[in-house]
Amino acid sequence: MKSINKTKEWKKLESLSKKMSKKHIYDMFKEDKDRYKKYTIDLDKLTFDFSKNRIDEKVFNSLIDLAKSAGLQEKIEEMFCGEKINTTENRAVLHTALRNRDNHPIFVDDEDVMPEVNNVLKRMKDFSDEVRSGEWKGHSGKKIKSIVNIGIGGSDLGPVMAVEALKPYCKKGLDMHFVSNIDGTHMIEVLKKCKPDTTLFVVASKTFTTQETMTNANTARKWLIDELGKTAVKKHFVAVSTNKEEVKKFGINVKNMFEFWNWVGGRYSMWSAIGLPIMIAIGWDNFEKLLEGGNAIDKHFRTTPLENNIPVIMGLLGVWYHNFFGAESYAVLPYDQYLHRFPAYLQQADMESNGKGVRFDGKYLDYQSGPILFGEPGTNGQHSFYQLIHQGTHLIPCDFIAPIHSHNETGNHHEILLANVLAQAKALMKGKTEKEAEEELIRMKKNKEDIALLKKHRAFSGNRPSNMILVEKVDPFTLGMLVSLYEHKIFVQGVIWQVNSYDQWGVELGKQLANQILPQISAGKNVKTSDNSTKNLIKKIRKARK
Ligand code: G6Q
Repeated sequence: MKSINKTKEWKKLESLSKKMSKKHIYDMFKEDKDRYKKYTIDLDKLTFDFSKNRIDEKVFNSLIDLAKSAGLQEKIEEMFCGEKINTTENRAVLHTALRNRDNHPIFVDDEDVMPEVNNVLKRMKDFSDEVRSGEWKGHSGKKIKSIVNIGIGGSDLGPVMAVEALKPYCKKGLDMHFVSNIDGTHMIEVLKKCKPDTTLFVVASKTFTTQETMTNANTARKWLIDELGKTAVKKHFVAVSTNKEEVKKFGINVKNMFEFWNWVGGRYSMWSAIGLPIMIAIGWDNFEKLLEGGNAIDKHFRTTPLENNIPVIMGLLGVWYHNFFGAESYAVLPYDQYLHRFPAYLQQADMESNGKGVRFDGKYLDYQSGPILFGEPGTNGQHSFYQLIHQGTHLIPCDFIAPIHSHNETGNHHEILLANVLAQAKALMKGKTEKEAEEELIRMKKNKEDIALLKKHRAFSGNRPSNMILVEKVDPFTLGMLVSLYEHKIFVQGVIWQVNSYDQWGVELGKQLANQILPQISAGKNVKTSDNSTKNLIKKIRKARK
């Protein structure tokens, strides 16, 4: 396998990056009146403007050539066709099948997965209809008022993010809660808001063995049984899992288990039965629109030539900055309060997928792979970390996401919000020269000494890249589009970096060590740890907790 950084396409980009370092994005706008048109793509209810990037035609075409040399088009087909592209776990990667709304057959091990996908969706629909209508009664004959999803990582972040993002579509009178952390505080604080006879727990775990989820589920079960008795469990617990045996062992009737499959990765699973709390909250019709939005991007990604393909371009722009300009991080900045968990969701999707240091063939990478992703909803971020993005020493490419219409058009809030998002993108690009800063200070009647010092502090280099993603409104369809866009952007980068985006061995070591340390803290076992720091900390904790 030829390393991507040894290809002629990569070398060409290296030399182009040196030339591009001398160019300013703002000047490129002045030189080309059509720049916005050239570098903007409209798709359905979404607009992707990537004109404020350090690219020109040569760079853009060379990035596309890099994608071609990495065999991106073929790899896209492999994913959609159910090839086992998760090589270290020998699994297909088929979250796209979960939203395959035209139902064309997709085969894994010679079996079409679509009948089962549709069967589970139908069961989810029936169940969520029952809960929403009040037909599903708790043990004491009362309607369900609180749903508590117990899951972590991929079995939590997607549903929380989507339920928050789609709040205007959530059923009134149904309170949605999510418990993930092993910290008992998380569960206890949620239980304080619930009553046993009107609460439904959804235990969401692909493996049904995850320490945090099973510990939390057992605590919830005890809380319920203490109040209503053991027979209440069947009316107040359902499971989402791939592991029937463990679900049975926990005491949940498999009739109340919603299945998914090993070809659905945790962080790509919100479209599967893991999305059950989303469906309960927003109803089948809206959930279907979410799937349709995801599917619209799938079709775009699979069929559109690379040069007009939004996730491909997003992925390549990231590669451009991470590998040729030394950018190590990447900010996703949604200007919609309902999207406040979107950056957290993407942190897992992106960093768990491409935070890898070994190539497919087992060789270590000698170039940078997945970036550090962070973000906060606008305008909060502007009053905290944007300082560093504007004037700091790091180059941080940004994605701004904004809806043209708000669900809450109150006064001129939304116009102010939109003005801010456009202003931020412009400020990053244009900057402010020392001369402009100086003129400003003169107008402010500052003295000469102050001007000489302050003009530097008040200048902005600009030339800092960003993408602008506008959607009509944050609704189920556009949310589906957004999530799917980022999933495929991550895929594209994984292909270029030659890493398996679909395993997550990096989370294992900590789990193993926690299992060794736990008995030393709780069961009074001899403290046997190879390093002095861990040993002394265990001793200190034990002494204090005696
Ligand atoms: C996601 C990861 C991980 C996983 C959690 C929960 O891609 O695999 O975040 O989702 O560890 O696992 P379970 O669903 O098996 O409890």
